[in-house]
Amino acid sequence: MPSDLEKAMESLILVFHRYASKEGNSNTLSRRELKDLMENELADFLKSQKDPATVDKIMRDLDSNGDGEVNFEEFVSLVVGLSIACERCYQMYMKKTAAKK
Ligand SMILES: [Ca+2]
Ligand SMILES: [Ca+2]
Repeated sequence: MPSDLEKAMESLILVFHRYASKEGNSNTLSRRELKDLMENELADFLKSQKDPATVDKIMRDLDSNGDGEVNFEEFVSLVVGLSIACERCYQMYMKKTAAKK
């Protein structure tokens, strides 16, 4: 039985490749593939971003080697960044619930 963390890593890889293989290079996300992935897999996150240029901005921020595509390494930095933000919210949430008791 894989652990929760192993399952999370596997999902990360599977999701990346599901979207990356839609067009062009199957190992990288084009702008359209990244947009699809974010709309389907990160819908709640996108909803909280009012700025419609978000995908373009994220694409530019992620594309550290400047080839106009997002590879797995670059994609993982997005997930790590979001996870850090989520963990902060989780801590605040825990503090609030603890304060209520
Ligand atoms: Ca691709
Ligand atoms: Ca790149």
